[in-house]
Amino acid sequence: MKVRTPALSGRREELGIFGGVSAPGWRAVLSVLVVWGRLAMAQVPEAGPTVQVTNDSIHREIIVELSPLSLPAHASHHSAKQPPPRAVALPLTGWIEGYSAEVVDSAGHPIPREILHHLNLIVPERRELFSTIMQRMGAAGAETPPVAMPAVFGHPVVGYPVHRGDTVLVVAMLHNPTARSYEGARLRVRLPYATERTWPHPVSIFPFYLDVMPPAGGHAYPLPPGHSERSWEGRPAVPGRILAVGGHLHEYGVALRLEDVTAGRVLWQTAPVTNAAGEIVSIPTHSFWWRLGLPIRPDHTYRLTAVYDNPTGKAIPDGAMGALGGVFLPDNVAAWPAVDRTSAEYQRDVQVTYETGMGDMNDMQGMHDMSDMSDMRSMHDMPGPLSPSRTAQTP
Ligand SMILES: [Cu+2]
Repeated sequence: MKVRTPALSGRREELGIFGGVSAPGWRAVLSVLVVWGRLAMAQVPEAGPTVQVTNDSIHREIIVELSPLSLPAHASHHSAKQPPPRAVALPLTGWIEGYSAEVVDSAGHPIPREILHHLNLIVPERRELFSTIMQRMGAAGAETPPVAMPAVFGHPVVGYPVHRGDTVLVVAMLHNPTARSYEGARLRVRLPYATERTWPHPVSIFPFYLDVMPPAGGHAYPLPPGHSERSWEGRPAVPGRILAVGGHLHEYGVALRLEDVTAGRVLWQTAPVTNAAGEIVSIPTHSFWWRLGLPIRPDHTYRLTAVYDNPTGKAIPDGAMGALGGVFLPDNVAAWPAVDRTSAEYQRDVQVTYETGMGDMNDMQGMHDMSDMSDMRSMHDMPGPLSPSRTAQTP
């Protein structure tokens, strides 16, 4: 049996048997990370928490554990020592059917979920649908409930296709708003799966991610006073159908809109649900299962727009975000273009992911604490290496 090491160095390496978890394998992984980290001018500390992957074949779950984590009481995510992004090699071939995250103390007892500021699962060997950045497989914040693909009578019908040895980057940001310190805590990510023996096979679907800011780089932007709109335009790499969408906006966000520019048609528009104080409580998600998806095609241009009404009369630094996360059914899974590690966009995405731990799409389900965006400021000032034809921004 041969297993690929998590490949970040621009090539896939074949190693002898290492079950995804053995020590020599992980040393190889770490050295690859260190090399890549230097290339990307990012820091990959040698010490710190390590990651372990186990396959619970009884419950059909891959369990990824990051430990030990040291979380002093009242630690903000600036003062808490953040675990560097960790690469894991998936132990099996099949379909991922969802994900969930939990934090437990050294004895294995659950501790408050608010400790998880955000978690990103990133697949560096696959590109995104609308850009060449690393594919975002999943994202969770403290308030994100377990994500599960639809099933019919317990039988999975769709899933995210994976192969034994595929790399997943686990990027977690932690803090501890509680009054208790936790030493030796662990972050546990569960990935329920369907095996190759599942029959009929689940249909392969991919998550996709769109943002009103350029794909690689910081995704918060300064919010001007009054009415404002910001857009990004792009084309999908392959044709297929959007099965479901969800959105992310910050305070004073009033709409998120996805348009087919070529056809001159609004495909989806949503407004946040707010409480009596005007704060965003949630952003409605929408699924297109019933009509077998919303077709999109590479010869059309699509535009995502975030609309804000900022009544404060002042500009708010890093006050706004506009992102869409969705589920996509490609017409032909095999036609998905290979990752292009030489693309400037890809390289910048890796750099930003390692520099900040904010590969982004932080918490699609909810709102950020505004103070949390301050650490993204430095990234905004750096222009992203994007071809102008792919971006369109309305100030
Ligand atoms: Cu945000």
